[in-house]
Amino acid sequence: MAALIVVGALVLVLLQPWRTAPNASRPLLVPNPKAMDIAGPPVVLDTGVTIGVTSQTDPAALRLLRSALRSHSISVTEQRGRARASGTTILLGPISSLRHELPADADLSRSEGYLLSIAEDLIVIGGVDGAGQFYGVRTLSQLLTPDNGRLTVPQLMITDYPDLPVRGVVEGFYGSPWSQAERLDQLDYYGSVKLNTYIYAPKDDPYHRSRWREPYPHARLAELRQLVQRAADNHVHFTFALSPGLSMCFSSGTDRSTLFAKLQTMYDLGVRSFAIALDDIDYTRWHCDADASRYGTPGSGSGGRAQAELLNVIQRRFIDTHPGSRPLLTVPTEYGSVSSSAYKRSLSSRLDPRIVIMWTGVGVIPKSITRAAAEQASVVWGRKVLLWDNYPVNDFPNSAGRLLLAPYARRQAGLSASLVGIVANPMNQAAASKVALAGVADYAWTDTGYHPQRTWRWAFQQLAGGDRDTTEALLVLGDLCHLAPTSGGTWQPQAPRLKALTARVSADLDHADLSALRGYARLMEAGPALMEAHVSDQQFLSDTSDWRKAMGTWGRALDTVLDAVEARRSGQRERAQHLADQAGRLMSEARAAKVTTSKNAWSQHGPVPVKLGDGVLDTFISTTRATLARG
Ligand code: LTM
Repeated sequence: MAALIVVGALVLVLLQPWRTAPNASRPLLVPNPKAMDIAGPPVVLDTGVTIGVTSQTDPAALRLLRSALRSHSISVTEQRGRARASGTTILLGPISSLRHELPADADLSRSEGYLLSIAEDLIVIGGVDGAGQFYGVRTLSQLLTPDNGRLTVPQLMITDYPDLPVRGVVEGFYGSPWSQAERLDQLDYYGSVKLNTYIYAPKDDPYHRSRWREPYPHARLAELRQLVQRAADNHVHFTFALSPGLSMCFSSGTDRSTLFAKLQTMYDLGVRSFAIALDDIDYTRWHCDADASRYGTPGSGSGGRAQAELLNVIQRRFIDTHPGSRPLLTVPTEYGSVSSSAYKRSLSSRLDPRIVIMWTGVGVIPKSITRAAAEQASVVWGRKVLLWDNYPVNDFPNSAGRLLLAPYARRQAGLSASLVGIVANPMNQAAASKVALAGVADYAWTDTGYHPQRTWRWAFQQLAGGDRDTTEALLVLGDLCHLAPTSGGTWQPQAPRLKALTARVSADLDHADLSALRGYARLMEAGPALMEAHVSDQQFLSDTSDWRKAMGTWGRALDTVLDAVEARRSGQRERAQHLADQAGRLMSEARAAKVTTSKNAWSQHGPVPVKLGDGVLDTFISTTRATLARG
């Protein structure tokens, strides 16, 4: 009997291989998977791996898998079918064709979802669809860990899918549009964090907005074609937006044909997702007499009617007649409120229910997005809305001189109840935007249990290539560029960590422990060189160069004022004064730093001071100097 119980227990253990092994820790992944069960200690991958594919294996997922393995010097052989090879085998395909290789109770049908099972010698990646396969490979590649010349991967089972169907970025800011190199890099980044949407809508691309009727020159079309391809390689929907509202005659057959021709050119390039941007236009005037005759006196109600008619025509005559086209997106003219209005009633009551409406949250650059506000937006627009999230965009006057490096935060858990998705409007500085976009990706994938600080640290760790000191220095830079402005105030505070450290020291200048603040100052000083040495993202280095340089100078000012405090503590009054003066000179030098690039709308009127830790760093150095001067 006892033997039977032992055998029974053994069978139970063997039949439940996905139990969490004691001491096995959960790896940090972004986006955070829905369910992860650690099954045992990491296994070592063979230096040669066989990939088993089917006719439905996603080509982009397969390319990614090959390149992830090869980047770790693993050689790859491919074979058709599910047969196990000797050594490590990875099976990649739809869940439906891999059922026998997956645990019996593993199942999933959510779009873009995947199952990833890793056991000794056999890794199975099953996707609900092509994107799911791609994301399964992404997760596997995040789990590959070099360890003493070997490549290890934890034994586990992951069941994963996104909460929000639309996750991504709208390049929708004023100022210099991103370069081709920046956009290509962004699309790769989106694929790496499972963002699936990129909306091309740069306000200052004339062919998108002010001269929307004109066709793109050939060279620009070639660039767009390359972007469309790169987006597809990353399972990102490249969405072409046109913004005709500054000059369009809504009722004109000629203007409508011009608009269709422009969309057709994009369709021919491979674009399958389209948007019409009607933000920042004036619906209280028409651009032709024909609109006055057709829609009446210009105003919010007639403006809504004209826009609805145009959008419905695009839906019927273009989207519905072009195979593979995704739902039409639009951002309306009233995008930053949830109150009912003549415009909203007029537009939403007429608009084809399939057309997706974007909304920015209350106040355009909102202090937070609550479930109640999102629900109200869905009620007023008569459908779930797509959040056009104006963070970390830095094109408006209050953001002058700023990089917005605070985490993506204050989005209430559970917004997927009222939103179809989130597209973030980023900074003119594309690579620096990745810090916030990591948070967007994480939140949009799993909108409950998102931890802004966790993802923020992860984003900096990635930039630092895992180097600890560089990660710490980047976190300091993030703290010093933490202020997130609204158009009339602030929604994330400046330098919260530095503020806490300086408050402790200021409270008792003669006795407080200086070491933590000293450590912060030293990271400021060492940061620029550490980042040069360890951050391989050259675009990030270039985006942040003015702020990194200023950080070094401010760091010396802070360190020197702390030297002055110590001199005073040891009774060296003259030396204390001398050091305080030196700190003052360094502070003046740091304050004089200007933003040298002219990417942002605010830099077009002349050089703007670099904003760094303002209101915290300068205040601490000034007040400390004043105390020292009093003796
Ligand atoms: O937010 C929307 C829909 N439109 C504009 C954006 O183009 C601009 O980048 C942001 C931030 O200034 N504000 C807007 O109103």
